[in-house]
Amino acid sequence: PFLQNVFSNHQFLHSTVDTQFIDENQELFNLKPTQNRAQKLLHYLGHVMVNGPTTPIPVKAKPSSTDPVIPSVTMGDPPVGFRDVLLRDGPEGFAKAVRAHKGLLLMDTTFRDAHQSLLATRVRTHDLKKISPFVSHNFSNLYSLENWGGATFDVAMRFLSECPWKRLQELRALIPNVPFQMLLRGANAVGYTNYPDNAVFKFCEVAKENGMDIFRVFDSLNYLPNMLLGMEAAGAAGGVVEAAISYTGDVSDPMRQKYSLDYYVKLADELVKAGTHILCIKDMAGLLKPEASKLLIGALRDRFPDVPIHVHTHDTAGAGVAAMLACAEAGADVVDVAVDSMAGMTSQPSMGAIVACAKRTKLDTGIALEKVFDYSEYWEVARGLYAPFDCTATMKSGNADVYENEIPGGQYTNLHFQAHSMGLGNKFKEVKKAYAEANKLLGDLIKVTPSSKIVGDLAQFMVQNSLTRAEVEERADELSFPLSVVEFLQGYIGIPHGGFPEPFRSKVLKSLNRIEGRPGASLPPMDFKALEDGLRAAHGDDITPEDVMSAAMYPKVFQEFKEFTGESLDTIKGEFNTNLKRGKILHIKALALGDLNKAGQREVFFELNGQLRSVLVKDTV
Ligand code: 3PY
Ligand code: ZN
Repeated sequence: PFLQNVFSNHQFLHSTVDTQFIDENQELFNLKPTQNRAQKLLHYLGHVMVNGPTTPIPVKAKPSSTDPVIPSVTMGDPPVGFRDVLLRDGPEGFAKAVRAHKGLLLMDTTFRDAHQSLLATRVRTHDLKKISPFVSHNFSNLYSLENWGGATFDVAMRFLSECPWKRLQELRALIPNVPFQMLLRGANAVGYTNYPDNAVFKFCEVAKENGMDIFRVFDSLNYLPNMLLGMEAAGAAGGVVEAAISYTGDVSDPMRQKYSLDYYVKLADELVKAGTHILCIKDMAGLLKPEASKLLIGALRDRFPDVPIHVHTHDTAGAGVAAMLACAEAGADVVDVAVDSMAGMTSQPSMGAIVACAKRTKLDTGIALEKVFDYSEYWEVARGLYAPFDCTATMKSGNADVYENEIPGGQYTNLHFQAHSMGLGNKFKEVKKAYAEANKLLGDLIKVTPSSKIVGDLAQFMVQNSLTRAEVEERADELSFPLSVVEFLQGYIGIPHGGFPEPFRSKVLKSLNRIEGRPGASLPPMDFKALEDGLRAAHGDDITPEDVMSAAMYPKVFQEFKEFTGESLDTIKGEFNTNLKRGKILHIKALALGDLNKAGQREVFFELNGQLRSVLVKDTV
């Protein structure tokens, strides 16, 4: 039915279409609901039982069979936390309280960036919910818990068949006292491309209504107009605005002048002038060395004595704890950590290490170390359930070469997986070198989603075609570059600091159009009513405002998600409860796997609402 819609589409038949064709033509998804969802679901489950989960690369690691023990929680309400301050005093009052706080505050990234960086973002709501009461009762003095945004939105629907909004609602109910924080990719919201302005505004509004508190807003090129748009959207929704400057280069190296101390301070001036409640330095690759931390955070602290400063980093080189302590010494109010067993390598530095190092100093976090140990044990065992997705399946350590290639944490892990899947597992060094060269070709960019993906695509293109930087520059007018690179040069995600690389850009683009200024400014507003009507026609009347936003961000992924289960899948030891449509709950129990037949298939037996059912699945292992 989808292809029928495409082939009868006027624009498709009568003009050239590009990759945005699908996103811009919501009516393509006006499909009749499929009837055999239960059967599809059994097929999916059977496939996972026979062949294992769909992993970024086929690794041998199996999910651990040991379940984590949930540490006990005292009865009664959790202690008062910073969210209570926020609800009582609003974002400005919250910012004042953060600034006035004695000691170092922490944001815990375990629920978002840590598993995005280590476990391909695969942690399910089920495992987050189990430990949530413990977090609420024992870490009530966190600045925030980062649990949403970034890649989690997309991955929840695309790979976990989960509704990201439901995750937010459920965690909110379990953790009422700790502020929730999300990563908003500025004008790209939770996607990879610029959305119309009204989509970004509406997204923030719905996120706030569902319990989101703090919006960390960044732009992958530090392009100020895009950042301001994201900040306005978060602010208009009533959220705490945390404008984040993405950090690259090395302010302690006099030879690295493109991203100098002066560059960061001037950008911070603009963000403070625009009224950010919190100022963040987002060191997505883990490049901030202790000496650079002193210089940068020290300069920002002197210039903005009243603005809370929050620092994010990754531990790829292994210097994360040292850098975060140096930031705190230099005046940062908050630093990011992940619980010990989900920390280190491409994730954040260890919570336990920082809590222990700060103990009995003026930076004391007030967090009980024994509680960190309990929390860490839960995650150590829970992490085992995701073994097929764990980056340690192939990656054994971080690497200080990140100071040269500047690859963001999450992407570092992805590229490592990708190199292995392309048979370049023993040539990762070359892939990383190509990444550094691709970055230079593009003019030395800030690299974070989605600009980091553009650099990665160009690097992969260079490796696959055995091209050096000089050759790419030389032959730029005849090579067939990845679309992401061409669109970047056209200005689809904004304008990089220092402008586009010339003559490379002109050679690649030739007569292709160039977008002037902020890309979102020239996009027509999204018609939410038409989108909602289309979704109702396709999926029935129980479409929520949250569903509309999911479809606005990821039309195709949402369509498939909705077709597949429509609701989240709770998995408990081979038994599944799923809510296919409101009020229609299926109870599925996995019973047995049959022998391999001559056609290379296995019969998988289930009990579905008390009745025996089976599906035939091809065994590809
Ligand atoms: C994301 O955009 O998902 C990131 O984590 C960037 O650091
Ligand atoms: Zn990060």
